[in-house]
Amino acid sequence: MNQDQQPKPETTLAMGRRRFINTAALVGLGGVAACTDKPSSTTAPAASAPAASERGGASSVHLKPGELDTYYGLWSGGHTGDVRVLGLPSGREITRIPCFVPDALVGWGITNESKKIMGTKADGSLRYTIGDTHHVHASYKDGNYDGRYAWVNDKINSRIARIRLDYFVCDKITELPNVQGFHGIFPDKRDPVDEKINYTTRVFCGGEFSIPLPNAPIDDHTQYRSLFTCVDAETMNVRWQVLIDGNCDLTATSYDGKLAATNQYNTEMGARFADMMSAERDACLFFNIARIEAAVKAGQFKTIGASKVPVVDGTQAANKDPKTALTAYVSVPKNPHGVNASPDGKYFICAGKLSPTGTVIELAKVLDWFDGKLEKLDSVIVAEVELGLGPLHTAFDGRGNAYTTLFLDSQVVKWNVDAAIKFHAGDKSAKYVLDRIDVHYQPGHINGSQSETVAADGKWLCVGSKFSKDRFLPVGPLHPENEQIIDMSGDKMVLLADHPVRGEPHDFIIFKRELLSPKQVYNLDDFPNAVKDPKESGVFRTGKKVHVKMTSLAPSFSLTEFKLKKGDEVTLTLTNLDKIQDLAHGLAIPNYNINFIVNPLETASVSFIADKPGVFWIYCTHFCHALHLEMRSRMIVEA
Ligand code: RUQ
Ligand code: CUA
Ligand code: CA
Repeated sequence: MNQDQQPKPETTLAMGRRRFINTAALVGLGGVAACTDKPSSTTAPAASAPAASERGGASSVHLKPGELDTYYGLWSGGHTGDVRVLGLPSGREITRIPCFVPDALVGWGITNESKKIMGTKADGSLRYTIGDTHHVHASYKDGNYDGRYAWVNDKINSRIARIRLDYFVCDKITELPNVQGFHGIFPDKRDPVDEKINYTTRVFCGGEFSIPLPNAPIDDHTQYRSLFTCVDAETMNVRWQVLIDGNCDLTATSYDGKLAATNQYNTEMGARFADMMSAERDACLFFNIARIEAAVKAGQFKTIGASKVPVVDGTQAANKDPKTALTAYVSVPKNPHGVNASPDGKYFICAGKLSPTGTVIELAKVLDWFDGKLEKLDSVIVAEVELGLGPLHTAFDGRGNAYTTLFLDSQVVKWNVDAAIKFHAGDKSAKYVLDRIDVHYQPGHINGSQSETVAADGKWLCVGSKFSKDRFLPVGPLHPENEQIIDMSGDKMVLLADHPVRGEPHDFIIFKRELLSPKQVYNLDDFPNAVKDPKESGVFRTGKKVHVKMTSLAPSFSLTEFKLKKGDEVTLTLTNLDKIQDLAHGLAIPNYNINFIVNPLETASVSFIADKPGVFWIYCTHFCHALHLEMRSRMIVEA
């Protein structure tokens, strides 16, 4: 096709789409339609960004061949149900860690070991093969990441997956009972009572959709409720749940371990779109962790349906007296989204979404309220200031500034928290908005390097732009999303690079590479079923049950051929005896839907019925050696 005949993205489709989206969004979000003007009185003019070269700029995100990134990024994969590992500042995707969805590279959902983690039905098939991951967070010690674990949620089937950060693998998945639409997730940062426990022991999970408890076909939605869930970080068992009014959305935790919170956009408990937006204000709901744990210990709970998990009563009616309350419902503007903890440990910031505001809540005051020292709960709010249209999520630089995404404005706004508090207190000369930058387009999540830790370093800011429109070569109707990286180290934000990502990543965290020291070779002894010596290989038969034991050592499998009988119930175990890093082998069996890899000194197994007679060339699927193509084993299934 003649190039001139092709539509020019900027002038046709894309711009039209951008306008359409803004208009549609404003119409849909009735609450913000009234304030289409950008906040003026408090806004510093959006100065043009300094040239990238003035601050290292583009060259600092481009790594020369062989250079390593200085930060890890853990990105939730969204529909692909995995966690993606990026190197930053380059933005290169280094690997994906499958969790909720089968993965054809490593054989996740194919091997017995991964199926056991994912969960199977009685017939051995996977319970679920889809996922919807939104939020990734890692374990803490002394307020910083300690490199033990990361967790990610699956919104569709209310599951939480844990990732071991020594091997970058998912090792446990727990399904939350009586929860639908599990959305926000955040580990605690220390224990609220025990001084010695200065690390993560709990993960909090917000249930977004209200349902009958236990679930039953009840039409009257006023009977539906949501639960806030606590999962044990080590055992991954569900420790307790809190019955609440309204719903949960995002989750945040305080640095002292005493408080967790979730923003609520549906305090109306509406079952329909319009009902969920009918109230002028919703809430940021606080949980008093020590009190909840004490109530559970004292047996002050019920259970729901078949679940044995203790459920304490966190509804408003049951928590009127601050001195005994387990929960506190702080009123914040209409349909908020996102609640984030500032790295100085002082504040939670709730973004307004349908309100153009950011709300700053002082945590010391929340604790005062629980102690009966604060008369009005409303006074925990120390600022409620205009930021722009559609505020969603907030990141921090460790220098007192917050960076909030403005979905409708397609911008990130940088604002100073102390100045916002002054402005809110009446000092109208306090300029709290420091900078704005256009992003492309409709940003949702945002995070800075080390942002929600005591070590927030204010270097790199990444923005998850939900729409990429004209930023990449067109590839048909489904556009990638655009993860953008911004230099946040100076007064002005500088946009450095665009990266297309497959939908839909949602949230991510960025931390210094020194915080991790991943292992690159497994330990043979960690696998109880390891075939430790090629001499142990063979076909071991007990009636119809057959165990095939094999090892791999480049460039061969220990069995060059083996025979089965049609109808055999086969388990094949493969141990990779190669012990040097980066030497993985694959094992594929044609027509049997089997393909998985074994990393150095890893053992994995698969089970199948030998239901197809014939000759099947098992072959290595991971390029391992000059004789990789010759690395085969012949499986003969006799009729
Ligand atoms: S939510 S775009 Cu699933 Cu993380 Cu805010
Ligand atoms: Cu082993 Cu390729
Ligand atoms: Ca609402």
